[in-house]
Amino acid sequence: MTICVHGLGYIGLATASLFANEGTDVIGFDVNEDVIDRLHEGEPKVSESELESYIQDALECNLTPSRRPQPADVHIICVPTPYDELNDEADLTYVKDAGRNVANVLRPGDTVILESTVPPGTTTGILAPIISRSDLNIGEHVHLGYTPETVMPGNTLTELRTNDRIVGGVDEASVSAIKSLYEPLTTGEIHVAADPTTAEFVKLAQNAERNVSIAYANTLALLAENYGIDVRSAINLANNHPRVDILSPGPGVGGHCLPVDPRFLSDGSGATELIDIANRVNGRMPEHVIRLLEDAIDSLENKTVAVLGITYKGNVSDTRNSPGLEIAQLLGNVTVDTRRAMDGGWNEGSVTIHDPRATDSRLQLVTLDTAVNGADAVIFGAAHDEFAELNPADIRSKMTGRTVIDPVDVIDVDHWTEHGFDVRTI
Ligand code: SAJ
Repeated sequence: MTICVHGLGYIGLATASLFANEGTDVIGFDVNEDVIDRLHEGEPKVSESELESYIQDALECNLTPSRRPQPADVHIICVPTPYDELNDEADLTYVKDAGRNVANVLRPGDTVILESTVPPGTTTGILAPIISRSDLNIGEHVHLGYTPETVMPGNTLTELRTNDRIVGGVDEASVSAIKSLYEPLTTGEIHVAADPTTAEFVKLAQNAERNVSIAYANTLALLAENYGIDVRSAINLANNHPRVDILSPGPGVGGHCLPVDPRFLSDGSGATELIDIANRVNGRMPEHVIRLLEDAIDSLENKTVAVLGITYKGNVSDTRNSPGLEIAQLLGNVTVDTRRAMDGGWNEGSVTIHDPRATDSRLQLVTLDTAVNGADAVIFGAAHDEFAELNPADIRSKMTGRTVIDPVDVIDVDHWTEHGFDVRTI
């Protein structure tokens, strides 16, 4: 059997490697020739070291990078689906392109699987018409289905092998073809959805639920501040109830999934009200972090603030929709397009940014020493392990001020307070 994976982002590459390392011949196709060149050189660009060597193993055995889509028994589509802000809808350009590429090499008996996150109805309403031909009927000659990826960035390899999977096929033959493909690769269960549209809906429902739950935690955080209560200890206590599991508040919800995917659910009926409110609640958290800073240092005028951590969460390198980066932008002189609309900034003081993991070359990152040297305040924007290990005495000897804002709960507040810091948390 041969598999052709279309789209070698972090999911496509990990999926291709999974099949290849388990002994299947895999062709990895991507329209970005740099990606293919790097793979030919054995240098995948991924931030998780375990995943990187796993991909390298795959390249040494059964994974062949290709600049062109190839005929294969199974086509797995893992292309990006960004949000088109202008038209207020999912941008399915890459899915359609991938569908056309598949159609060009499709043969009777082949299986086509869509893994990208898409609005409900995409597999049957958009992909199926693109790949079907007069001599190739979907269902009759070709298996087609949707199975979403659900891995957590930062823990990709483990979740790829252990997460349950949802499979939605256009007919029973498609379901069993897709099930038999993934079954040997995962220790999780494979659940069959009624159809591809249900499977698409389930993926969006999962991410929307997390987004709404975080908005609830952030709402509690704002309320707890007003009551003078430590929200994290209150949430820990609340979670002792057998049916309560509140998530953690933070500086906002970043990444390319939670702030984006729930919007794919919108059908124009207004039924997404709760989801829309959650987006607004989470979207206001970076400003709240700035308010915490202002409370601590009175005025931002002529102050220097070091933002430590500008990836969208701890221990990843991805800066898309990052709350930490938005905080830096709100503070002043950081200019980079994060695909989130900004209405100007405070621009009164200056801000330095440091991140041990971010790889975005457009950002003017500085070393930790440069960031904190002479800083009036430090804000932690992402909970990297490196920050949990910082020595407060060392940081204190370099800073001018004593203010630390830790909305990501990464430092030991008591320890830093003992070293003379005024630590503010969410
Ligand atoms: N966050 C909080 N509080 C929390 C948890 C997260 O503020 O309690 C913030 C994070 O700091 C980050 C954002 O939310 O800014 C998103 O992080 P995340 O770790 O919750 O999720 P992602 O975006 O890295 O991955 C999600 C996962 N979805 C679910 O858990 C339902 C992952 O399993 C999906 O595969 C991924 O989206 C995706 O690709 O869709």
